[in-house]
Amino acid sequence: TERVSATFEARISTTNHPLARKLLEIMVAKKTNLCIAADVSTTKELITLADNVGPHVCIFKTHIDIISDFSDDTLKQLQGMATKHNFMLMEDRKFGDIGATVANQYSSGVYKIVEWADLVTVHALPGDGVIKGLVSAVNGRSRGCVLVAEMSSQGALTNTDYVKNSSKIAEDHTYFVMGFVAQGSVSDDPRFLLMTPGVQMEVLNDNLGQQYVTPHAAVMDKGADIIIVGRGITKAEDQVDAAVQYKEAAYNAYLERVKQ
Ligand code: 6AU
Repeated sequence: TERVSATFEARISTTNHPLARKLLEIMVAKKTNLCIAADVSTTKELITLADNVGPHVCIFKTHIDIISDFSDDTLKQLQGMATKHNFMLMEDRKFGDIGATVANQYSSGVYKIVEWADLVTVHALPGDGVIKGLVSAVNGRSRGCVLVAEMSSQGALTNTDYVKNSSKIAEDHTYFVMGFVAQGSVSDDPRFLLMTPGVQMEVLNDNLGQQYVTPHAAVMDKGADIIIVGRGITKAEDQVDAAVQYKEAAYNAYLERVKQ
């Protein structure tokens, strides 16, 4: 079966990646294919957001280096929220260097990402050494990555060949790569999850190059399995209400897609 026509339930058995299976199970159990982009700047805002939207998301995506008062307690509280609301943590680090360097960036420094993030984002740009470098730091933990194959921003250099070659890297490393961040289908293989950012209900751009489509267009036209939404929810007057609206729009579009 092709990725876009298969149900999330049916796709669980198509993958051996433990975190892809876990994620699909969460999506089925909570009926959500919404990932929140938690781009807020304090621990308090981060944890409040996690508690507010937690019931409605499958992934909580962080840019942990934005948090001005980061400490080990930030992570302790965040992991508590992940357990309470059953979502996965994805650090949107967009690793993009040689293997040896990303291994250190993944495991060392202030954030020690490998110790707490289930998933990380990785640019395909360096070639598959970036994957091998990350894997070298995993040390028996259950971890995975999502390959950024195509960007949502105006003028992005990720052309058709780049996308195609990203797909090849993923196919060669299915024990670690469990999906893509892209604006359209990178692979028909049902084991890979397609995550699409640049989603908002009303706004068309942010004047800094970001380009938006609606949740329905992301899922139906672009073939997204998971929509990634930041400011559409974080800047809303009522975060819970906004999260519910995005969740329902994206999940209904998914149901419509697999029914065809
Ligand atoms: O909904 P927004 O525009 O407020 O936030 C979009 C989020 C941000 C970006 O860092 C991220 O999605 N993103 C990514 C990711 C997830 O890797 C890739 C991309 O091409 N565009 C994009 O916006 O946290």
